[in-house]
Amino acid sequence: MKPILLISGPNLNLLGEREPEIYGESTLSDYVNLAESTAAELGYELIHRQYNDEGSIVEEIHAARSTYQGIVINPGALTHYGWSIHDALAAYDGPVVELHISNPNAREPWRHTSVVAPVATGSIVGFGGYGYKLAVHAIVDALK
Ligand code: CA2
Repeated sequence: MKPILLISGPNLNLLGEREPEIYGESTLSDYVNLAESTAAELGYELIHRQYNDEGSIVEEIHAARSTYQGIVINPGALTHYGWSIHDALAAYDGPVVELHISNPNAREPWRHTSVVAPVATGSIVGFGGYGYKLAVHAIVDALK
């Protein structure tokens, strides 16, 4: 059975070091561990990749077409203007869950647009680290 892919975008590797009032004190590793253990409980393997550049995320999504059965993606700030990620996800044939730790719709106006949402199966926003658990449940349900 092919694994689920979790993609983290730019600056998410800094979680836990800065802006704890917005993103909490947990690190990206904490969130990835939660996603991995949730997937394992449901009988799935989850692989995580983090990139700080848009091109690498596009390459990963291209490769995912033959390698992974679903994608959970937190594209970071690229959510709001990364049209090449939009196009790559549009060409991916499995379910896609857009995930955000914060609720971008309750923040600055430039964060209210997501170019990923129109090509996602659905979006999970604003639930902090718990969103990683919710996102894995959502993708597994979409795979059934
Ligand atoms: O809420 C989310 O998950 C976001 O995707 C996080 C992005 C932000 O640009 C999106 O609008 C919403 C930011 C990623 C983490 O950025 C940090 C910057 C400094 C210190 C710690 C994290």
